[in-house]
Amino acid sequence: MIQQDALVVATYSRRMQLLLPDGRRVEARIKGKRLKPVCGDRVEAEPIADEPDWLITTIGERRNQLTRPNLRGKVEVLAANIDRLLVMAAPTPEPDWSIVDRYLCAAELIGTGAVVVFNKSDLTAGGAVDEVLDDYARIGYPTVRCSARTNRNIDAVAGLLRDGVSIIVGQSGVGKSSLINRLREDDRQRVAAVSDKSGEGRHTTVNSAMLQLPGGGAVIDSPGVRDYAPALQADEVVLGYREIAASAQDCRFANCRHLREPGCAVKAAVDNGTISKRRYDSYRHLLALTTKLTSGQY
Ligand SMILES: Nc1nc2c(ncn2[C@@H]2O[C@H](COP(=O)(O)OP(=O)(O)OP(=O)(O)O)[C@@H](O)[C@H]2O)c(=O)[nH]1
Ligand SMILES: [Mg+2]
Ligand SMILES: [Zn+2]
Repeated sequence: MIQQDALVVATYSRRMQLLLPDGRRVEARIKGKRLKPVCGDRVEAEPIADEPDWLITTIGERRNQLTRPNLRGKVEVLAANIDRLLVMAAPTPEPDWSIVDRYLCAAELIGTGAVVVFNKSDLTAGGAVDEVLDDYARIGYPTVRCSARTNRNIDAVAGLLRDGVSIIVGQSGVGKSSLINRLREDDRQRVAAVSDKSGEGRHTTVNSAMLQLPGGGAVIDSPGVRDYAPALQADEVVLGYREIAASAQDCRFANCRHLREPGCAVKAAVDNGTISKRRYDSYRHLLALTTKLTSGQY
C-alpha cells in the first residue's frame, strides 16, 4: 500500500477532499472514528483497492488550530496550520466589533497574523467605523476597506493574502464567500442573499474549503457566526489584546487584571487615550465572560 502525504482541502462532515503531492485531488474517507481531520491538516492517506476513495490513516502534528465552541458547547476545530486570520466586518449585518476583537484574540493566542477587512464599502456605514478601523491600524493590524460588489481594493486584499494559508472569518452575511469569489473570479462558493428581516445572512457555507488564489496564497472559507468566543482561560485573555498586553508590562502588580488595581498602566493608557476605550471595554467583557465560563473548573 502506498502511503502519501496529502493536504486536506475540503471537508464534508466525515468525507474529505485531499490534494496529493502530484497535484491530484481525490475524495477520502477516514479510518476509524477517532481521527478528526480538518481543512489545512497534513495527513497520511492510501488508496483503497477497487474504489475511487482514499483512506486517511494519520493526521500530522498541527502547528496550530483555530477552534470555536459549537452550539452544543463542545470545542470544534475549524482549520489547522493556518498563517493568517482575515477578520471581516461590513455595514450589514450591523458590525459587532467584539466578535472582531475575539477573532483577533484567537489569532494572537495561536500565534498567527491577522488582518481586518471591512467589506461592502459601497454601502454607507454607521458612525463609529472610521474610528474603530483606525484603532486596529494603530495597533498594527493591516486594515482594508473593500467591496466584493464593486471590486474596490480587491487587489489590496489579494496582496495581504499572497503567501501562506489564510482563513476568512466573521459574522454571517458580511461577504466572506463573495470576497473569495472575487479573488478567484469565479462562482464556486455558493453565495446567498441576506434574506431575513434582521439583516443577518443565512448560514450558507456549511463546510470549509481551501482555495488557491491566482496571485498566490490559499484561503479557507468558513461558515459565518452569530457569536464567537475563543476557547481560553481567563489569564490568557490579556494576551489576545496586544496593546493591552504591551502596556501591562508597566503595571505595578505582575498579576494585575487591569480592572481596579492601583498603579495600573493599562487604565492610565485608557485614560490618556493611548488605548482605545472600546477595546478596553471589550477586553473587560471577554475577561468577565471567560472567568464565568471557566470558574466551574476550579
Ligand atoms: N452591497 C454589497 N453587498 C455585498 C458585498 N459583498 C457581499 N455582498 C452581499 O452580502 C450577502 C452575503 O454575502 P456572502 O458572501 O454569502 O456572505 P458570507 O459572509 O459568506 O455569509 P455566510 O456564509 O453565511 O457566513 C450577499 O447578498 C452578497 O451579495 C459588497 O461588497 N457590497
Ligand atoms: Mg459564506
Ligand atoms: Zn494593570
